[in-house]
Amino acid sequence: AGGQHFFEGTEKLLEVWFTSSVNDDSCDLRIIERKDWEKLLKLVRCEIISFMKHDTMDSYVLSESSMFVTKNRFILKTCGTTTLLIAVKHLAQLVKRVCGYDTIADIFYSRKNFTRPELQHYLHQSFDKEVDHLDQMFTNGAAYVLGRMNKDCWYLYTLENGSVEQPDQTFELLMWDMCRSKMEIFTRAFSKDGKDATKNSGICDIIPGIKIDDYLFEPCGYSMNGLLPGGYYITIHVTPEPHCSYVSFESNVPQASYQELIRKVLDVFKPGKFLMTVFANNASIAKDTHKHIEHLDTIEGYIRSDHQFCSLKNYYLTYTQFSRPVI
Ligand code: PUT
Repeated sequence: AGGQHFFEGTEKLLEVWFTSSVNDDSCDLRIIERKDWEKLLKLVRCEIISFMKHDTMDSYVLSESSMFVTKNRFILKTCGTTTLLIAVKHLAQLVKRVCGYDTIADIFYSRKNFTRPELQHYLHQSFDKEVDHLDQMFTNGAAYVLGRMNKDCWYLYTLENGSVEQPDQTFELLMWDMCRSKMEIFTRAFSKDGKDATKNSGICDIIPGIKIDDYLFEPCGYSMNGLLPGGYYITIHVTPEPHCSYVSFESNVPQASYQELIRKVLDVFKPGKFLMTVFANNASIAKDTHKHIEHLDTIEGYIRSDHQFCSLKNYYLTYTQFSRPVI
């Protein structure tokens, strides 16, 4: 909208799995020191706000979203005009030098279409440019677009020969056209800090028992990471400004059916529109999710506008989009 400050809440999301060609079990990404992460994040144009650890996963809340690190998996999610893909080469070099991992087992780069792509760094102004950049590093990349290319869509770059064998699943709900009264909770005028916003919004009840690190920005905006034992996380980011409202929810908590989780997240945020992606590999208890979602034409007052299913080499991937009906 004319004259109003615009913030691109839509994140760029990178997940990289590392392995060692000589099966060196001592490799561990968590030995990377904070100063090295800070250098990497400087390339991305964001900073660490806080750190928390659990049994097998380290979590960082960033000035623009979040980072998670386990023994062999790295996740970086960044919003605004950050330059995430610039850091991929540096990441691979850092991981090789410090941890000894010499192979990328799989990589996932994804994002929804930006609202204002022209405000992004050149590299991120179109998915084609992002793919060109990644193709310079990977000879075996596969690029997809799901949804409507002239409306809302979601892009994915992954490897055609990815080799992650351990049970794995990732669920993402990306929401926009948000309910104003729900968004007010994520302002300093309404909530005094991150903890207060987590409680006032009901985020604390989405997955009970989770260890939470939350942050409420000045004058508005919210980020939280949550950790559960066993390397499970949730992460939520809220851009509450009415003219560019956007919320993302992501988790790798395994669920045989995601319907209850979807219901809880929608109840907390009440978006006008949302898209959902679910990745699950063969070893995951979520591997049949696509069969359940296939029949979900409506969810609690929302109507499905798009639904697609992909069978990737190692993962089943479901993409689906819902909106409130226009009355
Ligand atoms: N964000 C991509 C997730 C892939 C499976 N863990």
